[in-house]
Formats: sequence, structure tokens, C-alpha cells
Amino acid sequence: MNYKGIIFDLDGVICHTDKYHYQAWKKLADRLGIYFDETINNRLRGVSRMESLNIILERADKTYTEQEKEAFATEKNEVYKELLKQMTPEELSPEVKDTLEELRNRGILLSIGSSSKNAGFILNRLGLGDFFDAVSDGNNISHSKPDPEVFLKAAEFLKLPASECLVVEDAEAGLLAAKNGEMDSAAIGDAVKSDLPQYKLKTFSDLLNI
Ligand code: B16
Ligand code: MG
Repeated sequence: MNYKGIIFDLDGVICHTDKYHYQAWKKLADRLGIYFDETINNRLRGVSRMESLNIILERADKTYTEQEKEAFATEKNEVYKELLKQMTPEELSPEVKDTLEELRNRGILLSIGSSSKNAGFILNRLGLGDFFDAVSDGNNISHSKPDPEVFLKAAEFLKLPASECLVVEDAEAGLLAAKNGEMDSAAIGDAVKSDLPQYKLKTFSDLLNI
């Protein structure tokens, strides 16, 4: 591994909170009578809460005020947070846990680079509250992916030049953010279909072979 630091996306990479996002958005969409499915849900990966809502509202037959949209985003987040409360450290797969520990043993600095404002809460639920050398998330940025801000901040928190960090992502928006920040990336999950990443991971532990 030629990188001194690795910046991990959270939702869809370290854990599978994507299923909770889906359930919470689905509940809101159903209440508003708006069609929503897993394919539309894929477009929400890595983008902010309000941008996610705007994507869902593309199928609404009326327009909503900013105030109504704020209320919808809060409503979804309350449902999402209730689902997160039920998470346990068992939701961290042994493969992810062992790989993170091995990377740490190799002396690589490890950071989170997530769009989520709930990242700290999720890391605590997974038993990773104190694990990472840095956490850059939706609370310390003003532009979400594909803007590179969240990853550039993570590199800064690790005190490393961005060029010495590898980004691990499950979303096109995140891979684009890495590219916009002139950082190399490794894709996992559906994102392996993208042309953007330098590496494609079949499984998380493939990181050990880079
Ligand atoms: P929140 P990531 C992203 O997390 C999710 O993929 C995306 O679906 C969500 O809208 C975004 O966080 C904001 O999350 O509502 O909790 O602030 O993939 O960047 O770790
Ligand atoms: Mg993600």
C-alpha cells in the first residue's frame, strides 16, 4: 500500500445504514403518496439529506415550500434515528473489523469521510466511537459530495496531503468527490460499475492487497 491514509465513506462501506435510510424515506414517500423504490434510493447514496429529499420530490405532483421541505427532512431523520438506536456492534462485520485493525497495524492512518450528520452516533452504535484517527462528516462541511470538501477535510484532520490518501466509496457521488479532490479511490458495491475509481473491491478485505 502506497497510501499513508485511508478515508472511508460510512454508509454502504463500513456499515449498511443504507437499508435504514431506505426504510425512513419510504415511510415519508408513502405518506406523501410519492412513488419511491430501491432504484431511486440508489441515487441518494452519498448525497445530503436535503438533496435526497429533492430527488424523491421529483416525482411529487405538487411543489412544496422550503419550510415544508425542512419539516419533511426532519420527519425522515426522526424515523431514521429511531432505526439507528436499534443498531448493535454486531452490525459491524468481522471482515470490516479485522481489515481495519490490520490496516492500523500496518501504520496507515484511518479516517471517516461521510456526508451524514449522524456519523458520530452510528460509529458509537458500532463500537467504533474512538477507533478512527479522524472523523470528517456532514457536520463539518458546507458542500456535500461530489464536492471534495469532506475528503479534503479528512486529509487535513489526518495531517496528510490529499494525494497520500485513498478514498473508499460505494457511491458515484463519492467517487466523483475523490476525483474532484485529485485523490485516488477504491469502489465497493454497486460503485464498481463506475469508470472513476483506480481500484475495484470485490470485498472489503481486498483493501489489504492494494
Ligand atoms: P444524514 P455516506 C450519506 O452517508 C448517505 O449515503 C446518504 O444517503 C445520506 O443522505 C447522507 O449520508 C446524509 O445523511 O441524513 O444522516 O445526515 O455514504 O456519505 O456515509
Ligand atoms: Mg456511502
